Formats: sequence, C-alpha cells, structure tokens
Amino acid sequence: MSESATHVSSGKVREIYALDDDRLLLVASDRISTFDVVLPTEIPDKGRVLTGLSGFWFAQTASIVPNHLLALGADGRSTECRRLEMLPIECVVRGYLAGSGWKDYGTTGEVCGHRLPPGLVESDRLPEPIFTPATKAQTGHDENIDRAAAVALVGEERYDQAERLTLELYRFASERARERGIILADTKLEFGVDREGRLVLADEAFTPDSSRFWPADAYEPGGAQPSFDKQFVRDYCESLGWDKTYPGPELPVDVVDGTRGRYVDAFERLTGIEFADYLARPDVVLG
Ligand code: Q0Z
Repeated sequence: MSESATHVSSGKVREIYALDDDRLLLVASDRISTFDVVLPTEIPDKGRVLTGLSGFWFAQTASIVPNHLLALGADGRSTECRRLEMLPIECVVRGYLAGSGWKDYGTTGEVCGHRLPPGLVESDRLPEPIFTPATKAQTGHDENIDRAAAVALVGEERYDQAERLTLELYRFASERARERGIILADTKLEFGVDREGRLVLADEAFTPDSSRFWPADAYEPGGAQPSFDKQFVRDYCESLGWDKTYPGPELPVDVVDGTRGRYVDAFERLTGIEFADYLARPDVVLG
C-alpha cells in the first residue's frame, strides 16, 4: 500500500483499512475457505480474480445503481472505495433453490416469506428470482428474514429500493453469466447510504465468494451442484474424511493449480478479458 492506512476490520479472507474519513481500502487475500474453515494453503491470484470481477461488475452496472468504487489498486487485489453507512441487511437474491433456501423450503415450503410451488427439487430453477434478505451475523451464520423483519431494520422505502435494485442487478449479471456458460444460482449484495442519502452498491459484486457459480454444462437439478470454483477443494477435503473443524488440511499442488485455473477461467469467461491483461493493467476491467 502506498498510503498509510489503519486496519479497521477483517473478514475471513479480506481486510479493510481506513485511508481517511471518507475512503476505505478493501484488500482481497488469496485465502480460501471451505465448509466455513479457512485453509492453511492459499490459491495464488484468487484475491486478484475477485477484485477484478467486482470492479468489472461495478463498471457494468453503474447505469443501474451508483457504487462505492473509486479506484483499483495497481496490485490488482485492492479496491479504494467510498466509506458508506452500510444497511444492516444482506441483500440476497435467489434464482435457484440451494443452500439455506433449499433447507427452508423443505421445512416450511417458503423462503423468507415467499411461498414456492410444491414439488421443487434441490437446485431447481425458481419460477422467478426472489429477494431473500438476511441479517448480518457478527459470528456464525446469517439468518434469513422476511419482509417485515427487514423493514423493521431499514425502513419500508429503503427495503423496497434495495429489493428492486437487487433483482435488477441479478437479472443483468445472471443473463451475462448464462451466455458464458455459468449459472449464477444466487448472490449476496450489500448496499450503503452516502452523505446525500443515496443508496450505493458496496462491498463485492458477483464474485464466486458472494455468489453460487455453477458450470451450466453440468447442471442437473435433483441434488447439490458442483461449485464452479471450489469443487476440487471440496472433493479433496471430503476424500480425506476431515471433520470440517479447524484446522483444515493443506492442499496438494494439483488441487491448488486446478482451483486457480477455475478462478481464472471464471474471470475470463465473465469479463471476456484475458487475466494476464488484468494483471498488467487492472483498470482494463473498468471499460
Ligand atoms: C464492508 C467486509 C472486507 C471484512 C464494512 N464502502 C464501504 N463503506 C463502509 N463499510 C464497508 C464498505 Cl465496503 C464495509 N464490509 C464487509 C469487507 C472485510 C468485512 F473486505 N464491512
């Protein structure tokens, strides 16, 4: 980092630094988590792939909603952004039935108050994408909430605005991804409010860490789908009989290389830009 910065927060695989009162620096590491555990082995360039993808989507969606991005770092893994007042909900949209959505459907026939048709199977495509907000858990898992609970947290006007924008952004990104052989099954977006009271898209956007990416050519509803990016890691971890508690296993070099290849492939398919060009000049993703 060229500027002095104060560390303000850590995610499992990312860090936030304050540049000044108005600006933050988000830094994406090469760490990878599986089954909620960060592994001791890194995936080279993973942080760059995720940073480049977010930058790409922020640029592509700027006519739909303003975003927090100010600049990409020359290292390709850092994002200088506007500091916002973040909404206290995760804005999740689901086009397919997976994860906690599939679980909730099995228990109640509903997801976040959306009653779904009977007889759906795991990974089925939904009749239409649904907005399924969640609370932001400080530790443990986010909790799916219905409209009333989310309105109690952010107010009705903000809720309706966030829902409309989340659905519109998902439609835009999922169509582009599908044309390039990737199903964007669901995604989590985060919004903040700027000093003028405008809703602004923040954090990361349509990365494999904030979304479920499925290879379209292997799509087969009726069970869990292979993950576009992490499947080699999951399969390897399952093969060990690891109990999925800390610490996780070291990854062998073929699993690391194969997984890096999947991240780079996702980047190149979705952006249409060669990853080497991104490394040479990160701003290429901004168009
Ligand atoms: C994002 C997170 C990360 C840990 C806060 N533009 C913004 N303004 C204010 N706050 C945030 C942002 Cl993006 C903000 N997070 C999520 C990101 C590491 C947690 F890189 N937390």
